[in-house]
Amino acid sequence: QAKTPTREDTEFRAYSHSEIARDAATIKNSVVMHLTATFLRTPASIDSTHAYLASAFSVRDRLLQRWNLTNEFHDRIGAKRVYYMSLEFLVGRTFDNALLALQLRDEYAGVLGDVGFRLEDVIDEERDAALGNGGLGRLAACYVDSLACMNYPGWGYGLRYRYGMFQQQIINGYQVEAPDCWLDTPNPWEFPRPDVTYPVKFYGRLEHVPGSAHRYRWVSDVVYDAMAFDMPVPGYGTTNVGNIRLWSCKTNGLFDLNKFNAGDYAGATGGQVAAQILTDVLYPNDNTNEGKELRLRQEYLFCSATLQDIVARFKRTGRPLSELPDMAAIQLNDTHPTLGIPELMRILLDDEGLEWDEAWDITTRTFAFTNHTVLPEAMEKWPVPMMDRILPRHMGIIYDINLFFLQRVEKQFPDDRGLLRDISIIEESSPQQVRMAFLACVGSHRVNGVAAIHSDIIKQSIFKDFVRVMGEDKFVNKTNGVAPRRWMNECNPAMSELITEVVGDRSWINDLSKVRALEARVDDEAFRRRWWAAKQANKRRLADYILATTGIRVSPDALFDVQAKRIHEYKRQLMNILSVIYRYHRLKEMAPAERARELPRVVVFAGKAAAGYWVAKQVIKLINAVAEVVNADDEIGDVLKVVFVPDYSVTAAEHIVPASDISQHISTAGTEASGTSNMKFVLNGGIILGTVDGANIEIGEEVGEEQIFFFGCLAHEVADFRHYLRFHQPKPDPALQTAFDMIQRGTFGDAHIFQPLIDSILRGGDVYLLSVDFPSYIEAHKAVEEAYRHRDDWVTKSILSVARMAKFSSDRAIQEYAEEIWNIEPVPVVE
Ligand code: 475
Repeated sequence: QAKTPTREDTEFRAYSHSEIARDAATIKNSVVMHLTATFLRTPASIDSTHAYLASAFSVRDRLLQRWNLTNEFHDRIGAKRVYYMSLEFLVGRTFDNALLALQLRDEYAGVLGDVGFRLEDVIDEERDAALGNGGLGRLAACYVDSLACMNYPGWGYGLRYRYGMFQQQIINGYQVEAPDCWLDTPNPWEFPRPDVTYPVKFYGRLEHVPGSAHRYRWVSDVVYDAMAFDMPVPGYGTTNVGNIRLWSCKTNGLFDLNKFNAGDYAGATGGQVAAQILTDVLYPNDNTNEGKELRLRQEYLFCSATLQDIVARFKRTGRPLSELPDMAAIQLNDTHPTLGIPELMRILLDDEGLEWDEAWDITTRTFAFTNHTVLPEAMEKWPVPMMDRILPRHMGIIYDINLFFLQRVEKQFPDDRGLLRDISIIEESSPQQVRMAFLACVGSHRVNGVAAIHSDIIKQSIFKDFVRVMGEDKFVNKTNGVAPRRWMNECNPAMSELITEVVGDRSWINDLSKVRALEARVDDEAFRRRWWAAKQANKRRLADYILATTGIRVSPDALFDVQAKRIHEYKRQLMNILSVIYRYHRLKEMAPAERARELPRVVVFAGKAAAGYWVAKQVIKLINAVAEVVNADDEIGDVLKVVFVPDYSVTAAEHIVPASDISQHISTAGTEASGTSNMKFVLNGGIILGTVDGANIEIGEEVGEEQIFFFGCLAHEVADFRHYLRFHQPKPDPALQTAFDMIQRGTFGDAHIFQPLIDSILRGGDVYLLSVDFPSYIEAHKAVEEAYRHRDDWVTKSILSVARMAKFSSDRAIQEYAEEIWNIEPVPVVE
């Protein structure tokens, strides 16, 4: 009923909405127009950078037109929207993705060909938007992709970091970080919106508003401005274009002319510099909480601007605030945006004058919260004194939220003092700390984990008491998924063509259940040969990429064994490289004839370590030290190659993922919440070697146990092993001992630099149970080798796996969120 007032359909509106023509001549005109008018070049002075920029701007025009249409339509029909709040969006490149979505790839390839450029080279001119660390950030990007493709009204909200994820260089085997100045070149995929700017306060003091119970005036001189930049999200096979709105921070007010006139040049701009810092840089921590004051201010700037924007958009509908939950669902991507909860309370109480109970009811019906990790070091906690100083109003609101919550718990469970202490949002440590996961849980109507096992674990661990108090129904599972557009169609054209042929058309790209049709072709000899050939072509492409980035030559005929993900102790890259060392030892022991019968293998590692994570950086050094020795060993040759691909990124993943024969997902059971690259590798015909952890388990259920190599202890066994190892030194099995010996003998250079890694197992309690899982890990490798030698069976595994992976499309995940948490519906845009 209550619709946004819209303008009459004027001729102008109709004109602005009529789709730009798609013929080659129109495309060429628009590319030339941008070349000359936007970039002041001529067709005579075009280079591939400008070929990229001009064609990207031309594609962008088409997207922005659809963007306008989409948002105007959603406003007009009064659609409920979901807002996916995330401090990270690991988008990667957009150009190729947009060309595919608009189904204009061949047309642009033709136009670029006419002026002497290969589309592939032009695509390579684009820099990744690397506004994220790893799994959590890439998940957010896949989810906004699915929202757009499935015609769900929804936006992502995030921060526009001036420096994204650092670039990783490998110097002398060590990781060295270089800043990612991704905005130094023009970015066609963002649209500045200076008219969408909100003030955000910090520090200051409170004045109680007389006659009210919960209303305060927050007085502060430190006010920054958050300005919006919109990134269009192309929807494949639909006119729907989604949006990621990113905030950039600047000072509220102008250059300080008084200071400048007084000769204080630095002081005149000092405020601007102080403000900019808030959105200067992405914190490069994955699964770790840094706890820095700047991070808290970053999080608040993000939450305040986002909530102000959402409330402002809602108020334009003219509806009463009590209906906000009917128009907006807000999903918190982990605890990082949790300040959105007290910020909405502040807006409703102080700006809008609502009473507490009504404000709280609106807030809890609007928010839902996703947990992504159980690692204790990742749990966000903020010291109360810090929060009180920076955000005095929010600290007060959090105290009240906690008070009312604990009163309720006490009524429910009288005399259980321990429960009150354990469940309190304020941890009674010194200093006291705000537990953000508890605040997110209390302020949301749903809490979800990201794979079945993970959702069970959080109900038994961190949220155990909350299950007792708030009931089990609040806690649900939403197994992760990945976008088939980028992770199949874009990154693996060879396999995608085969699937399209089998399905009959490209509809599988937006409906992955159709890929089941592959099962019918599993015995078709000709098809199987082409399937194998597609994988080999992808392996050759990766071999070229490896040569270009590392100078190492690898044979595409070898088994490609890949572990590509953030470097973290719980992910156990150390266990992988120790097994490589053991393999090297075995090969060295063999007679040449015997060695020649071994299955050639290329072991590929890729991933970044957080800049301050010393152990992870030593693991990178060890991998590179082993690679240097093994790759230079003429006795070994192609039987074993070890490669560390530097600067892992979304774009690097698009080269690596389609080329794996096996990929490793070998976290200690119970530690990897879900994993998403496991899904990507299998969707590209690779097989998993993995532990019984995260989404590996559900992947195994879907593809069948023949199609996955499991090993290692189970999640419920971990506590006992850990307990034992706290008090007993592990006794490494002979294989593991062999690897230690080789390192200690100096085979890979200075032994003492690697001793701390060995000590983490022998003397540090072996928290990640490498000594426990190593024997079964070696056995699993043998099973993989045996299976790979039977090429026929291997191809069968590969085809059946892809056929049965529909569950792991992010479209399935988003549909579950939409139906069971957000209560939103798809609305295809119609004119
Ligand atoms: C899990 N990041 C994966 C993925 O659900 C899972 C934490 C604190 C500060 C900064 N970043 C983080 C994460 O916790 C994270 O990336 N978690 C990952 O989320 C998506 O598939 O198992 O480790």
